[in-house]
Amino acid sequence: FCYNEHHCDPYAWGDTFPSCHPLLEEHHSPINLDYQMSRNESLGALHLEGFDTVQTGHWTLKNNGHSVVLQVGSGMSVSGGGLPGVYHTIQLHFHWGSLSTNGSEHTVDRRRYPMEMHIVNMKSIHPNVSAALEDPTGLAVLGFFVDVVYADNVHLGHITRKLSSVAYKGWKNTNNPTWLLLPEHNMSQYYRYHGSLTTPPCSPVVIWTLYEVPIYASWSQLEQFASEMYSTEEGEEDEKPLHNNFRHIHPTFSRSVYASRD
Ligand code: GRE
Ligand code: ZN
Repeated sequence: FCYNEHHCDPYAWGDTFPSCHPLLEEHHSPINLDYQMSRNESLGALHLEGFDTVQTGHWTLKNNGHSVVLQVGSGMSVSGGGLPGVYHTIQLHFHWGSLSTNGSEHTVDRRRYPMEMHIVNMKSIHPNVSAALEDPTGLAVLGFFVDVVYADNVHLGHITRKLSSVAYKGWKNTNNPTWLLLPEHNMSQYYRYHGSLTTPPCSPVVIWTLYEVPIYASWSQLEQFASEMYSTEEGEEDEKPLHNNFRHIHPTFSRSVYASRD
């Protein structure tokens, strides 16, 4: 699948992946988030386990041709905040724009942020992701908007420093980075709704948590994502940039979108 070319862009995903078809499925992501249209409900803060300690080893940064993915080892999980169970963290990845466009997937009051980070967690009762994709609440994804400021984000720097080592599709870097995953961050305000993967197969199995307060990156860090990455393999004749990897906005239909502010 692809984002920016004819015949394989997000509007055509449904031809190959039935669940991506907009008319057949009412649980698509992303959506526009609108505080006025949301239902206030105190769901409580999520409990993040293993995110605050320095992680050593078992990290693999990878370019899969659609995003930069950081696969994580065991030891990190998410629970609480109204989630039906404990979810183990499996990977995080990013969606971004180009040098002149913003690239978050969800929008807030129609505003698109420069970038969006997804931390993907799988319900711990499942042996693997394919089993989780059969469960309507099989995945819980934490979404963080990324806004641009003057200073580098030192935490994100652990990833941006390694982007050039995963410039082409299929490239991996398994250099055991040691770093703190998230900066100290206000995580008490978030949106919650039931939606889908934003990439094929678009399975409608995701409990989404979108934090209202963004994290930050410098312009040069965002620029590295937009300009250093390729969606093609090394040596391919038709070299293509990896950018604008976000799906279009979908209707909310009859779904409830909750705003939790504790
Ligand atoms: C993605 O590929 O972008 C993705 C996943 C899993 C959950 C949400 C999501 O792979 O956006
Ligand atoms: Zn994503």
